[in-house]
Amino acid sequence: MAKTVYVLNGPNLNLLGSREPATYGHASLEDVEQLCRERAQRHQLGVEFRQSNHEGELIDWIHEAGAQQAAGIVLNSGGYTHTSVSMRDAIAAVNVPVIEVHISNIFARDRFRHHSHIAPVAVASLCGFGIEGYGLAIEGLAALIAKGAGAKSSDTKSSGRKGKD
Ligand code: DHK
Repeated sequence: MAKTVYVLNGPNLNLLGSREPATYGHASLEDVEQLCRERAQRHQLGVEFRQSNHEGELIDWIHEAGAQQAAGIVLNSGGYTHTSVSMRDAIAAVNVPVIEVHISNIFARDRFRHHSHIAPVAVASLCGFGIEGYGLAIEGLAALIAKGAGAKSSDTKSSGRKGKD
């Protein structure tokens, strides 16, 4: 059975293409989904692609990815990145590697976007590559999976990274 990567998108990402195109570009969420499916296929990975404007639904999907023993999660949590302790806790609660993705360079934007609650519990974070960041995240996950580091490694756990924010 093909390993599955969950690609989870948070609030307002359903509006990609029409939303602040100078910041987020002209590609739609459907374009992002297509990119993810193509990239995942190269690595024989399946994709579960979802978007929600609701924090609890995103958290339920993180739990689901854990229960399904997903190979990884590519997560653009949108504005919840900067506010949601509960999303951070959900990620810490499941044994699934998370790659954090942002279309824009959050560090070149408003100060309140410089902090991510997700980064300390993610395996890696990417921002500023436009929607190609999703493709890069899938490539990175595929490389981790190929070297057998799919589940969160004890390295990540023992580094204390998860506790320091
Ligand atoms: C998307 C959002 O919706 C913002 O709230 C984040 C992120 C940045 C992105 O660049 O993909 O601050």
